[in-house]
Amino acid sequence: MTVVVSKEVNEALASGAPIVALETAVLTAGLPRTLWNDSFGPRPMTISGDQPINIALADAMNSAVVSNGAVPAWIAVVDGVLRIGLSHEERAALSNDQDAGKVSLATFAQTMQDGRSAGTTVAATLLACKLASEKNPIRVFATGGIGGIHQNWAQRFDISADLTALATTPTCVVASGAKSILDIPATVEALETIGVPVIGIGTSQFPRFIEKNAKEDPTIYQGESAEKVASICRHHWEHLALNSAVLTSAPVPDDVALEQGTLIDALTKAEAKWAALHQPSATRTPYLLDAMAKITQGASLVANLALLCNNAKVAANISVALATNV
Ligand code: PSU
Ligand code: MN
Repeated sequence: MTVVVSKEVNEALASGAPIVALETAVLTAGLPRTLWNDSFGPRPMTISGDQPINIALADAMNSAVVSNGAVPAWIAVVDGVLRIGLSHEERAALSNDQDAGKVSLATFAQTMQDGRSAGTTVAATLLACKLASEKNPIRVFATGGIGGIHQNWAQRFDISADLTALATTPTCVVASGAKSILDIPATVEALETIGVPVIGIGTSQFPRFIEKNAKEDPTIYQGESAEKVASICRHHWEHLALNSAVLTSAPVPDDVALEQGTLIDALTKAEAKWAALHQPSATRTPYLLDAMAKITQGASLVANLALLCNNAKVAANISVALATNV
């Protein structure tokens, strides 16, 4: 078998219970694999201090989904098998696996063929949502930020396969906008081009990931509640028979949001350092995230963890609304 759905997720699919898919590239490539240390400032209450940060975050997101009434479906490739639904022990093993990188659409087949393990990007996780059940795909998915159009794309073409998957998968993705290292206005334009509705929850601006919004940031439709987002999803998929994703955008919680513009200088310096290393492009995001955490003395990490947990909660609320109001 190359696709294995856990018993818990299978039962939820069969009974129509609310399910939230969760990606694992954030565990293998997006967060430190170390214990919390003092240079990151005070430890958030939701993150336990006796496990590596990536494993503790996964537990916190898992609890946010469960306590808001949905079944978590962690997605990963483990020893060449696409797994839908991972236990705490399985998440921890993946998070500790130094050889596990991230897998997207273009690298999925080769990762399976080689029997390797990898965390799934938004694109690969969306594929898993579709593969979970032909008739009844997983309809809601929580992540931090989607991939999109990279800065300087006119000089160096780099567009995430996340956009390809969003264009072709009828799942509601809950994110705090796109990764902060992207060209945000270009990414929002591209979402319009591929026909993906972008709905704000508690905001009418496309979130800036871990930063507060600026006046000039793109305006989006404000959805207000999980029920309203669920209703938009139903119009999109059922009444209009569209097959693309709905992107729900929840801003980073206010108390930990970084001031707008904090990251620009840090990013420019980190980008230059990364470019001088001549490493494969898959190493770019983890390198830049690590550099940002160091430069902001942990504030970027605290904000990243907070938005991930908040998105898991928002996604659970939407999946419950989708499952109840039929
Ligand atoms: N946002 C982050 N860090 C990440 C990612 C998003 O702050 O590591 C991951 C997500 O899994 C996203 C992926 O789907 O990066 C996109 O990668 P690429 O640009 O290589 O397609
Ligand atoms: Mn890329």
